[in-house]
Amino acid sequence: MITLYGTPPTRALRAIWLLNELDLAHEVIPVDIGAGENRAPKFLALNPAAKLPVLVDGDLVISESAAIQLYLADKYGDRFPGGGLIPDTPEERARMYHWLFFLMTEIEAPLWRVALHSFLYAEDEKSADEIALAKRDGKRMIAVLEQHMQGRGFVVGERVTVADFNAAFTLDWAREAALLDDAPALRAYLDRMYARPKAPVTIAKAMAALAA
Ligand SMILES: N[C@@H](CCC(=O)N[C@@H](CS)C(=O)NCC(=O)O)C(=O)O
Repeated sequence: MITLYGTPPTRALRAIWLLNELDLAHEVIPVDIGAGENRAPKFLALNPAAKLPVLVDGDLVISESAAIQLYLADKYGDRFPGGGLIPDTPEERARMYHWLFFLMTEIEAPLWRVALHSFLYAEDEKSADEIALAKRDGKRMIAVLEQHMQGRGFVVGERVTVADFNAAFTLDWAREAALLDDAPALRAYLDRMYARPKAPVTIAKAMAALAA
């Protein structure tokens, strides 16, 4: 049985998306960051970085949400109708890795800076200037992906790959930060991805459920 530590609306959604698409039985264990459960010795033994998500599959304990996505696609991708979650050729895989790294380092990093300075840092650490800079940087990189997605159905090639399941979550986060106003192709792509029958809950819906 696969165990996933971390629940929506966290980056656990990246892992949940793959678990759903691959129809993998799994158990989800909530970890309450607000209560400091991610810093308890039991959790630190799984991930010394104290970060969610963590996936446990047999002897494998793996963190970093993009690595979890790639692992699930690599190990269980033949369960996916038609296969192809990781492209066959080195060239197409290179394109997929390019966009995965771009999403994680160029788009998620500024989104995380916005979140830290908006909600997570202590009051005296928060900086409105830092939020403005992070939003500017994020929008510049979102514009690059918007340009790439002109006339495309998927991030790489002609069918869905791991990069799409990362992009959709990351862009949902960008939508929450109001950074997609100038990105109509990405908004349409996001709608298509979340219309997939096995798409997980959006960040907004997960937040609403938590608040209820
Ligand atoms: N690069 C990591 C980032 C993970 C991360 O920062 N997760 C957040 C929840 S979405 C977390 O665990 N925060 C707790 C903390 O930073 O103390 C990944 O993609 O998995």
